[in-house]
Amino acid sequence: MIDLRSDTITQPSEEMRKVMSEALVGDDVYGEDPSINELEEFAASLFGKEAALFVTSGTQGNLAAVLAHTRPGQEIILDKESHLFLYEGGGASALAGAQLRILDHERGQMKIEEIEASIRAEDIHFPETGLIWLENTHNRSGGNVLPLSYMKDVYALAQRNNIPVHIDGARIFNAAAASGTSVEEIASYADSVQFCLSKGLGAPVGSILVGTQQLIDSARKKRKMLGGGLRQAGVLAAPGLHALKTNIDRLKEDHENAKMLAEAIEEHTPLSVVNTVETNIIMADTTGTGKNSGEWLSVFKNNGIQAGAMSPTIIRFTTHLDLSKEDVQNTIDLLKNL
Ligand code: TLP
Repeated sequence: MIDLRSDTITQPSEEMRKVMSEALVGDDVYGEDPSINELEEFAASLFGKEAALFVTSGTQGNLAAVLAHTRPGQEIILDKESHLFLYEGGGASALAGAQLRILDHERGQMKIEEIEASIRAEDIHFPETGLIWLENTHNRSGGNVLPLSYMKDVYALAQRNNIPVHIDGARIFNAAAASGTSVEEIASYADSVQFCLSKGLGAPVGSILVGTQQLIDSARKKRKMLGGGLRQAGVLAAPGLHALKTNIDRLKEDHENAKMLAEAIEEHTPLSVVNTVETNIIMADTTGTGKNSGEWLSVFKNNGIQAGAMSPTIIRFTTHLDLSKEDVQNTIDLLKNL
């Protein structure tokens, strides 16, 4: 079975398992896990930020960021298809008491004027705007990269209004690889970034939140509150560090594979690819094919390919570390014979 449901499905390599079994560990709630400390220091320096925090998942990292940046009743400006809004169980509202001010977007970009118009003025009736939220790459638009110039404009607007900016950078290394820039440069237009070790980078567990020392100290406390204070978790941090040191440069292969697959989907199936494939995600529309997403997923599965439904009409295919060039060729052959 060729599994294209997500880049989260990768298996830790032999080398990663070896690194895990040999990891030095200690109690991280006491700040004594050498592997976690090394990972956090490495991540902070990679992103040009003061400090970093290892968290169990992207969802936990995003929620810890919301809790550290905002007070209950404050508003977060974000796009209406952001992962935080759609797929994180309403945690920002349920657990952080944040009100979400969702805006339209195009390829992950909310209009600067609309962000500006949504920032709350001082008025006894209004909630305060506590945070501006960006997602890079933008999952629902098909892994689109936010242009640096856009990020710069949003950050300038935020700074003029004294509002922090957070990037949900679950796939920020894909953004950096596709745009030929560094994560440090992207992160320079935000106060905090959450990125995932367990997506394109291929680690089995974990995400990292980076930001100022003050923000990370606060997020560490919030993570404890969320039940994320881990003990000898160096066994989980070590493969993350290994992933950061070995799996960044190869992400462009995932992007090339996604482009090849997108062409094959266009050519050999009635589905139409609706995103510009910039990174590792392909979105294909089933409209007018006589079958909906669920029915197409069954057809694909019966032919050895797994993909994911993003809506009743849109199917997502995601390339990743465990998909070799040979697998791509096999997938194309399977598509030809559907
Ligand atoms: N995304 C998953 C699913 O939840 C949809 C996927 O397969 O793409 N931010 C972004 C932009 C994400 O895409 C995800 C996961 C998260 C945050 C949450 O990360 P985890 O799954 O580690 O909590």
